[in-house]
Formats: sequence, structure tokens, C-alpha cells
Amino acid sequence: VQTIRREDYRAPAHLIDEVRLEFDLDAESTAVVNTMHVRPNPAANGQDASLFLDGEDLTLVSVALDGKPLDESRYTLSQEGLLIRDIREPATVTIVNRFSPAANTALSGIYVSGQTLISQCEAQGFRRITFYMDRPDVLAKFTTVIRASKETFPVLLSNGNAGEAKDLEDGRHEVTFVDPFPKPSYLFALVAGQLVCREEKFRLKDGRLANLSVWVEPQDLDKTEHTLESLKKAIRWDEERWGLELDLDDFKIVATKDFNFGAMENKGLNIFNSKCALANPNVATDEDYFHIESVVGHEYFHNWTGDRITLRDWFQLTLKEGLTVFRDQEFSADMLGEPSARAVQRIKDVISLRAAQFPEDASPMAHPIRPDSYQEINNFYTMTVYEKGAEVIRMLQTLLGRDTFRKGFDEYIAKNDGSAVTCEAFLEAMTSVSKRDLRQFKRWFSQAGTPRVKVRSNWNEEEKKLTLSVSQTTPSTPGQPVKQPFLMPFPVALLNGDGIEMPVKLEGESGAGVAGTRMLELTENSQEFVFVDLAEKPILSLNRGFAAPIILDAGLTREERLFLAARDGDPFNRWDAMNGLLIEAVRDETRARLLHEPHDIDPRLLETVGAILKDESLSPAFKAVALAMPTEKIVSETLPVIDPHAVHAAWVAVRNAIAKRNLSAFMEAAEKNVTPGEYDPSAEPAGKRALKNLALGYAIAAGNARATILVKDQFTTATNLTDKLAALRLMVNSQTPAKEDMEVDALKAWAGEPLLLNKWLQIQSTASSFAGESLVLERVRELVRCDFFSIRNPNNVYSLLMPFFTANPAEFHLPDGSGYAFWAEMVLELNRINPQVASRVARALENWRRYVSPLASRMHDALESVYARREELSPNVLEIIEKSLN
Ligand code: BAL
Ligand code: ZN
Repeated sequence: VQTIRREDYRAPAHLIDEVRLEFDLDAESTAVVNTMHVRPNPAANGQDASLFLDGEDLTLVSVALDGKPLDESRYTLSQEGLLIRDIREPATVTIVNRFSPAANTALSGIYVSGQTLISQCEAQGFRRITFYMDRPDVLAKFTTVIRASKETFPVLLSNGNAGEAKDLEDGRHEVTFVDPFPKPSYLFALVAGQLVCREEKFRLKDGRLANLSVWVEPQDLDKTEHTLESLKKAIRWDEERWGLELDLDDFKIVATKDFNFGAMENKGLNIFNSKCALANPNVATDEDYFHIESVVGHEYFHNWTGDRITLRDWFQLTLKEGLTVFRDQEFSADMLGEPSARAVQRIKDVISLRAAQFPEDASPMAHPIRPDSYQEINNFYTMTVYEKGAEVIRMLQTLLGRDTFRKGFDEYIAKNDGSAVTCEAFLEAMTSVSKRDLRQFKRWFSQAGTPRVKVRSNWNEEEKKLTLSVSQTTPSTPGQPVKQPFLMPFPVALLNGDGIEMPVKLEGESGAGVAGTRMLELTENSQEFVFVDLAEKPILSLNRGFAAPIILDAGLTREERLFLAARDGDPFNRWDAMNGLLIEAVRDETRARLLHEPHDIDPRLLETVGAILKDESLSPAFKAVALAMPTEKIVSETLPVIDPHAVHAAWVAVRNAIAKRNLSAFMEAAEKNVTPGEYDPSAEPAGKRALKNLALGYAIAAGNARATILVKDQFTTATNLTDKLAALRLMVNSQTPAKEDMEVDALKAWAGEPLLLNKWLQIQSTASSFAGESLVLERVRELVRCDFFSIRNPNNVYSLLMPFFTANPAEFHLPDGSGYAFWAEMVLELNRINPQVASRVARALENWRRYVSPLASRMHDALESVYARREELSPNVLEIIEKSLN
């Protein structure tokens, strides 16, 4: 397998100014006539006169140059594409080729979903449609003509404005789309099917009317209102917050149930995985409503950060993804408005960063947000590129301040509009407006690994001064043994005994100290900060709001952390203190069990849970995140060696102790936070439901019979999916005899609706098995063979297999290795069908070295068993398996 390196980038030898694509669509065999206006790239200085056009799984019919058929001696066809020799002048290249959408199980290129033809081109799917310079730095104006049977494909869509439409002979019709904006091929889109739409004319800030539409199969039309509302909010927000307007008359969204990604930002024609687009109270939970708003925003925001300004090469992926995740996080926060709701959202984002990106940063796949090499670009659509990338952009905003950051953003847009650029373009704009030297900051783009920041404090009672010694280290990662220190923001507050922020003054500063959060900057391997004129010994609240994406060792005593959990005015840090205590409780319990030592959970922690539950000043949503047990996976990440079964037993013990000690408070919270009346997915009622369902879970864990009755009732009477699903999940994870009937009832009711079926599958795969029941592994094995499960459907795989392999450690990591054998079977089966999905599943074992030795060696065996079949493996899966074993 070939390794592609960032340093090997070469400008394209040719450019394509305009392309006209004529499609004769047919599910079995589609024909394309592709006419490209090509010219040598002046920037390449005529180094290479050969025009190379990528092509994969295509049948070439003919090649012509300036209208004349080309002699076979002028071109070479290979597995990778078509090389046409000697193109030294501007020329028109016409290629005719065919491909089969029906045979396309990889869901990259154009494929069949039900009765619909759908495209997905990022990163390199366009080469599965026609021969082309399939690279992001070749920008062309596209004209797309689509011809198809009017009965089978009454709706035909592509990027840009619909031009001429006409009926043809033989029951076929033809539509032409002209996209006025030059774009790289990865942003091309085509959809054909029996679709209906919800549409609306929307007045843009400059007075123009844009036509917005959401296209779906007819049975899904009642799930599109929230999609369209989210789009309108996103358009308004981009105008108001960043001064960016929609540049098209028509903006379309299409939803499909068969999609590898969550969604795709094709110019003017966004295509969505239905789980990220479709909602009504019967099929979507509170979290789905929220998530859809954020993904609709994300794809829309790409119109500027991604489409208008695109990437020079795929190594720059974070330039559009990190920035756009940052933008969608800010959008979501602004839609929540209220500070406590915003804080809860920040907490949830950090939970997912810690659960998935931190482990990635410590894995054999660790890579900087801008990688230096890859074998398969699809393996680099990662939490690091996306979520850590967003944290890096957020740090820049924190360091420069919102106003300067906005000026830098404006300059980035103004200078680079219409170009394909590198991450440097963004940093240069920020440097130019801030006049700051950001060279050290740039290390965030090149160094992988999560920095560890250690803080130790020394209080001088006589002089009333506090010295903070702060050091940072970043562990070595593959190919990067030694790291340089990062520049990072490090906001700090010093709290007095009442939890009030004390005036802060650093040694050498004049005047009185200022109360509040003080922004420090870390730049060195070790630094000291001396705070003077302090009235009393303070308690430290560090890295407030999780300003820097680091692992912090604050050196605080348990008393101090209990204090922060009860008093810190920074909601993130208050949550973090509580969460850290819960993690520590499970970790201590795990250790005690492994050593067969007696262990009591700190009663002060159990009391703090009660105090948070009863604190009237806190929102239900905050209480729900603060009192949620950290997942077993999160706890495991903090252990030097992972024993999933010991962690599971400890986790259950800690949860039960919390539940028993606070049973009456939990029951009270469950009863106080019901949300009667019409369903409203907004943050406040959603927070109440989250707290109520959390409280019911604890009450059931405490063995409370009334809670079980309440949950059973909730399952039958709930008028929203959040409550119904929560009730089913609680019952499935309990030992209630009635649970089997409930599972069957739910399956019968939901089997016809893919969105609901996927939720049901996920409940099954993340369940716990109890004595006398079949193992979850056995159930998952059976479900894979059921006719309502299709291994070809990514959402089915993401709902059943992925959560089982990655989010149910106690059931997956069976001591005999049978879970790993099943994983290997599934990876090999998926590898034949859909390499992108297969490689995501393949990653489930990459951290095998972290596990206790019998499990680690069985995981290693399973990886070897897949590697033994390397001749059959796609580059996607091979890269993961090789890196895991190395
Ligand atoms: N560009 C792939 C999907 C997304 O990040 O929006
Ligand atoms: Zn994106």
C-alpha cells in the first residue's frame, strides 16, 4: 500500500476550467459523457505534459481530444485511471464511460438507496463516476445534464441552478443544472428518485429571496419541519455572527437512509444521512433534535468554510472540518442562549472529546490535526481532525479575543475566497490582524498527543502569596518521539472559602488585583506564576471552561475537589470536579476489588450527589450531566491497565451506593421533573427529562419497586421518544421479567421505521446480560442474521456492531476471546462490502495493548487473523490493522 506524504505535494500539471457532464441514468448501468476544458497549469511550468485522470471501477467507452477520437497510443488505462500523453495546449477532452450504481456497495460515487440514486464524492468518490482530476485543488465550473426514466426517477437534482427541463422520447426526461461557482470534484452531487419536498422562500439579509428545500421519500415528509427550521436558523446565524450570506438562489437538502458519513456539504445540494436530518416526536429524541440542528448548521456553514474556500490537498482537512465544527458548536451554543444550557453543551462536547479523541491521541493511529502522511484518506476523518481541530480554533479565539478573532476570520475569507488553500492561510490571517507571533501555536497543527499539564502550588502564609508551578509534557506518538511545548490559554481563578473569585494580581503588577478569571498563557515546559496580596489561601479553579484540550493534574486534595464540585462558579469546572470524583471512586473501587481489599466509597461524595440534586440554583440539565456516572470506557481510559470486568463490577458498586444513599432525593427528582403537555424538544424540558430518567435509573438500581412501575408506565404512556426510549433502556438493563415482552412490542412497532429500528438495535447491543440470560454477544450474532438487519446499511452497522465493539466493554471483552473472533468475522465481511465502514469497525481493537494480558493477547490474535488475509483487505482496513499491530 502506498503512503502519501504531505511534503510530496505538487501543483496539478493541468487545470480544468469547465466541465460538462451528461448522465444517462440507470441503476444497473449509467453512462457518462464527460467534456472537460483542460489546459496546462502555468504554476506547474510544463514539467509534465501528461494529463492524469483518476478513475476507479469504471468502464471506458471512448476518449476524444478536441472532438476527434483519440488513438490508443496516446493514452494508457490502469487500475488508478487514465493517462493522456502530450497535452501541451488548452484542449477539450471528451470521455465516455459507464459504471454500475447497483453494484456499488461501498456507497462512494453514485449508488442505489431503495429506489433512489445518491452520490457521495468526498473524499475520492468522484473518480468512481468518471475519469477526472479528482483532487481538491482543481476547481471547475460544472454543467450537469441528467437524463433518466421519468417514472422511475421523476426528481433529478444536481448542484447549482436548474436550467432547461424537457421530456424526451421513451418516457425519459432531461434536466440541466448550471453551477456558477467553480468547485472541486468532491463537492459534486447528483440525486435521482421518487422524492417529495418541503420548501420555503426565505428572505436573506440583503433582501434576496432564496428557495430552501428538503427532499425525502414520501413517507418521510412529516419529518422535515425541524430540518428546514434548522437551516433557516443556520442561514440567519451565519449572516449575523460572521457576516456571511448564502450565495445561491436555491439551497437543497436531501436525506437518505444509506450513507457512510453523517452528512455532506456538496455545493447547494447537501446530502444527509437520515439520522442527522429527520425528526418528529415519534422518531427523534431530544438529543436527535439538537444534533440535527447542529449538523444542518455544520453542512450549511461549509458553504463558506469548505466550499467557497476549499483545501489544497487532503492533509488540510482540519482547515475546513476543525473550523466548521467550531462554527457549529458556536451556533449550537448561541441557539441555546442561556449560560447554563451553553455550559451543559460544552460539557457534553468535552465528554465526547475525552471518550473518543483522547484515546485516539494515545493510540497507534495518533496523528496531528494536520497529518503528515496517510495510506487511505478516508481513515483520517477522525475525532482528531474534527473535534481536536475545533478545540485548536477555539483556543485561538480565546487567546486573541473574540473581536480580533472575528477580524482575522473576515480577513481569511476576503483573502482566500475562491481558492484552495492550506492551514497556513488561516494562521496568516490571524497573525496579520493580531500582530502576534503564532509560530509556537502552530505546533498544535503538527504535534499529535494530548498534553499533560501538571500544576503544583505553594502557599506562603506570611507573605500571602501563592506560587503555581506549571509544567507541560506531551507523550510520544508514532513517528514523534519528542515534543516541543505548546502555546495554550490557561484561565485560572482563585476562590476563597465561600467559593468567591478573589482579586488576582501577579508579582510585579501594579495596582489592585482584579476579581474574576485570569487568563494565563502556557508556553514553556515549566513555568511559575506568583500571585500576591491574597487575603487567604485560595482554592484553585484551573483551565476554566476547558480552554485548552489537555489532561490536567491540578494536584488538588479530595477536600478541594469536593469543594469545587459544590462551589465552583465556573459550571464546566464544577461539573469536572464532580465527574473527576466519580471517576476516582470507580477507579479506587476497581483497585480494591483487584487487590481483594475492603473499600468504602467516600461518604462525602455520596452526600455531594444529594446536595447537587437538591440545589435549587442548578438547572435540571446541569444536574443530569453532573450526576451521570462516567462511562466504563472513560474510567478505563484513566487506568494504566484496563480490566473491563473489574471496572464493570466497580462501576455497578459505585452506582448502587450512590443510588441507595440518595434514593428519596432521586425519587423526588423523578417526580418533580415530568414534562406533561405537548412535546417540546428545547433545552429546558429536555433537561428535565434527562434528570428524571437519570433519577429513575438510580432508583431502579437501588431496587425501588415503585421506580420500576413508573418506568413501565412511562414506556406505554410516553408521548415522546426520549421518555419511551429511556424507559425501554432502563427495563432492558434491569432484571425485570416483563422486559422481554417490552422488547418484542417495541420491535414490532418500530421495525418498519429505520430510525427507530436502529435505536432498538443499539439498546440491544449496549445492554448488560444477567445470570441465566444469553450473552449479549449471542444476541448480537443472531441479530446480524435477522432479515431486518442489513450489513450493507451503515446505520445498521453503526447501531448494532459499533456500539457493541466500542461501548459495551464488559460484554464484548469476553475472557475466551469469542467477542474478538466475532469482530474479526465482521471486519472481513464488511471489508468486502464497504471498506470505509469496515475500517471504522476495524479500529475497535487498536488500543489492545492497554488491556490486561490475557485479553491483550487474544485481541492481538484476532488482529493477526485479519492480517493473515491481507491479500483480500482494502487499503482502508489494511492501514488500520497494520498500524494496530506495529
Ligand atoms: N465533509 C464530510 C462531512 C462533513 O464533515 O460535513
Ligand atoms: Zn464537515
